[in-house]
Amino acid sequence: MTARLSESTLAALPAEVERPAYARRDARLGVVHLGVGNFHRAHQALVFDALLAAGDARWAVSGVSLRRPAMRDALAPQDGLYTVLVRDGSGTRVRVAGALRELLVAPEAPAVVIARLAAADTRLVTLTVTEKGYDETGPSSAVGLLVAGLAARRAAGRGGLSVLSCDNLSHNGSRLQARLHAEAAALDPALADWIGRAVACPDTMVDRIVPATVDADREEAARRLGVVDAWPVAAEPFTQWVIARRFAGETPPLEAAGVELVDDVAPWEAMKLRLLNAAHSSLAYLGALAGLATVDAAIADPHLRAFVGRLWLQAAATLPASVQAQAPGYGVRLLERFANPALRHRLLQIAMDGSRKLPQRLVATLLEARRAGLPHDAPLLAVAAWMHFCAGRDDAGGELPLDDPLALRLRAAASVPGEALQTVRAMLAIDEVFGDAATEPSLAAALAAALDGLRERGALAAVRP
Ligand code: CS2
Repeated sequence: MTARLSESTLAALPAEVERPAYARRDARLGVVHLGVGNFHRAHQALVFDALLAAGDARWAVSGVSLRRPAMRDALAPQDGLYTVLVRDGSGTRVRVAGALRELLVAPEAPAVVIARLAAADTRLVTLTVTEKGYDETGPSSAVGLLVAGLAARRAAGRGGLSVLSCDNLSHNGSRLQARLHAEAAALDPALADWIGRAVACPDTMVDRIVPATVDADREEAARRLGVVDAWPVAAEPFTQWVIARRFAGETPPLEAAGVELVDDVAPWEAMKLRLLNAAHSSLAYLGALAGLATVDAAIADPHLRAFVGRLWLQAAATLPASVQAQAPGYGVRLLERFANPALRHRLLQIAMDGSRKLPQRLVATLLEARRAGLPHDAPLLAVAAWMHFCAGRDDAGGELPLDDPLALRLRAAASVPGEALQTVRAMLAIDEVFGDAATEPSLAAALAAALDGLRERGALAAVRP
């Protein structure tokens, strides 16, 4: 099979395949997305696809890759079309999404990206640049491009913009706003003032489990479409996007496509980070140490499942009062989502970049529960499991990869010879992860006891209370 998914093969797709029911060529580029990867394609892009399908032509997306040309190279020959394979235990729903109308590669053509950010039709910018993306600087970093694009907007006399961070960080919008302000102020204080007035960065909470694409997904897409899609994306059925109602200028009609606009995202974000993402990271490190490969395999283990239940109880006690009552129901839904047998969500994908994920997922809960005198053995063990994982060996002696911006420092600290306490002290000294927790009384000793348990008994035994 060589025919490719594209505008010209769209009409001939099998009837069961959902596809854009609107004239794509009439859609105008109203959104610039920085960091066009699988998560964007299975989440925000589908919201814009729904707006376009409802007849509002303002919301086509210009997708920008910040590093490599791979996404553009895969999707440009397909006119930006790609397949979303929505999987649950009972089967796969196949949908071709049409919102992505332009694909740009920032390092190849930063001026084109800047012009797109400054264009009159551009009304919204969205970002999925991962946790570490907010610290990066330079002309093709997200913050660098945004500041240059906003400067061009201002110079052209255009209005401001809403910029939506869609990464799993606490207060993602305020953080982004602070970074934009700092970078702009270093260039031109008047630009920083203008950004402060004209640009809104509402906090957002995004949720959908979207594994990395594997060859089996390409094969399934080809089988179901009858044409080749070089880069389909698989996802679970569940999807959620909650945004603070704080836009620059007109509020976009996102609610029409299922987005929830709220006054304060913080409780939603805390619940998601401390329940979903915390459990994901815990399963990633404990499960990988135990030699397991995927989330569904890990949650099927009775000891890990019981551990996750304990983690949720302990984390829920640290959540804002307004969402505490929702935590048990949220946990029940999560267990179903994690058990989805069709996703094959790899633990090592989640294990990546732990130094940027742990603070908001596990360390905050651990410290708050400790300081309040509440039970916290579960987040404590999860943090110790991450420390053990960083040493690079699973419980059977097999090698574990460490994919993290701080990999060298983490590996060195996790491999400090001697007692567990020495290792824990070296790890706690990593400021980016632990901040002032290093001085927390008796925390090092408690973590060392947990690490000893993991070293001596292995992950599956150590999780038993
Ligand atoms: C995962 C998230 O890879 C990870 O760190 O925990 O990508 C998770 O799947 C999403 O946040 C779910 O919305």
